[in-house]
Amino acid sequence: MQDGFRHLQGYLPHSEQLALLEMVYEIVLESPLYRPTMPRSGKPFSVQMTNCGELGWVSDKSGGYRYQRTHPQTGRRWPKMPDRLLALWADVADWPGEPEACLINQYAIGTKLGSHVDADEEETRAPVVSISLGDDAVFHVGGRARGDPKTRMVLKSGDVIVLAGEARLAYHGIDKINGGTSNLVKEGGRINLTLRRVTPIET
Ligand code: MD3
Ligand code: FE
Repeated sequence: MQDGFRHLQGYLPHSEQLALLEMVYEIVLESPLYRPTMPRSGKPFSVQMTNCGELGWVSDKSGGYRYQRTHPQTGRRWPKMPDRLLALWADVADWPGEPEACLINQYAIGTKLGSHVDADEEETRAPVVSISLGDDAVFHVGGRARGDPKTRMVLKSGDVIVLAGEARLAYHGIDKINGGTSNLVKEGGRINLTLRRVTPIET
């Protein structure tokens, strides 16, 4: 396992998980979930996404993976980063700058996210903070090379992961959503929030 990987199991109390879910529903009203497509092939993701914060991560066939200030379908700016996400980042990230992007991933049962490295941020030294809500996910994390050995673990509703140091550039992905394991999300499935610093802080 890579240095810099922290799994804070059961970090968020149920009341905070509910508040975060309500927050997500409000963001989605302003900034609807949509299905990104892969660079070049145009193959759709099975996961649906949206963002809040100054910058949002998007992908499509012609433009590829990138951060931008507007929703690709509505053309509007992303909703502002809620204070409770700024507070969570301040509590766990140990980084001298605020998160600029919160990517919201919605996993229906049967969806997955293939193994990848998060490298679209200019400031890859900053940590990524991940929040899991809803059904359990089978998650894998490996090393800096695609073929490195992988560790599998279950991410449960209320877990927070902090990826810093070496782990920040490790391959990882979501293999499976275990349906019926949480009552938080009424329709079932899982929602993951990832908080990221995209640009270096001004010095
Ligand atoms: C390990 N999301 O959005 S979050 C992603 O559950 C993404 O939705 C997954 O991978 C999800 O890019 C995993 C946990 C996570 C995030 C970033 C990482 C794990 C990571 C970066 C390096 C290593
Ligand atoms: Fe990732």
